[in-house]
Amino acid sequence: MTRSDTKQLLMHYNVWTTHRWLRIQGQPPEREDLVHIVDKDGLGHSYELHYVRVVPSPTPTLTPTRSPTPTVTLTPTTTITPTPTQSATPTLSPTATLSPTVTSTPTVTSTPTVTPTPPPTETSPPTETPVCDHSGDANLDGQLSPGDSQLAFQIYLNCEALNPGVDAYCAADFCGFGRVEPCTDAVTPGDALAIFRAYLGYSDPCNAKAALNKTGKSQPAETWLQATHDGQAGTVTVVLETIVGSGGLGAWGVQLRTNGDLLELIAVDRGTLDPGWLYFGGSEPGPGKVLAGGVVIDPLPPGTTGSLAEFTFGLLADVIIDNPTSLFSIERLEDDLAAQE
Ligand SMILES: [Ca+2]
Ligand SMILES: [Ca+2]
Repeated sequence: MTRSDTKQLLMHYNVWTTHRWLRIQGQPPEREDLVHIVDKDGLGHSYELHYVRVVPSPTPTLTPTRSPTPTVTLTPTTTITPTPTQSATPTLSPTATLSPTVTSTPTVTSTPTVTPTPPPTETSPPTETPVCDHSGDANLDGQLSPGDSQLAFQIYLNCEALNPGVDAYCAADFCGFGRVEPCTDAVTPGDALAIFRAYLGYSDPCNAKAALNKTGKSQPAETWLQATHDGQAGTVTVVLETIVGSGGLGAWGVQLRTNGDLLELIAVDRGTLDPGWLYFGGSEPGPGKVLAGGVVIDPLPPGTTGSLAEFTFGLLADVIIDNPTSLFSIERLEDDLAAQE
């Protein structure tokens, strides 16, 4: 309260308020709110009243029907029922209900229901580490057959498309060890050959393969690429030339890389070295990536010279290629073609 000559009037001393309901008989109740001012030498002056918005006092907020926030905390009228068990707090005045909300620690007691859940998650890790059995039973039918061998070869050529599960991939990686993830280059034509040898009754099929591949001490085959461009046909032919190493050649795989925007695989044919492949084939899993491989029971003898495969690519653009061989590179060699470790 300020007087027009800036004099401040003291609240509760010079200024106070009264509030009441006037209930006159025959009339509806009427609210009366008055401001009373006691001042000296106030004649000729005006008075300015400053009102401040009063923050709702705790008492009204406790009425559950009005303020939303307390109603959330106070709605558990059931939480009051536990208080009788304490018998010490019989006063159920609104202020007293504050302590129950604090003792809403009962909601903390709900955490025990959360703690039981961790134990099951502890039991799940064992199931996350499956054992890779490398059984060779790639089709998971419980027995070893030429079909498993053929499937292993197909997994090598078309793993992404076949999308074998972990179990099938594990089984197809017959001569591998440890845990393997599908399509990680673990399954090779050598695995297909070893599965077939196991089916035939070889006592140590993987060692028979090992004698032919990179894990053995034999000299690997020499390999290189030779490409020619047929301008009239619009094709490029790449030949995989080989001199068989000292261990012979029973299983081989090769991964070529080329320009996928320029070339598209049309065919993979057998080269001049054709011992009567048990399995032979090629694929283009993605643009510019080409796989090929072969498996034979009786290996090609050391020193054999010739081509293993002939790849035909279609040109996707009308261009003149000076050095077609430079368009190709060998990205991976498998088994009898791979370098010794
Ligand atoms: Ca099987
Ligand atoms: Ca393998």
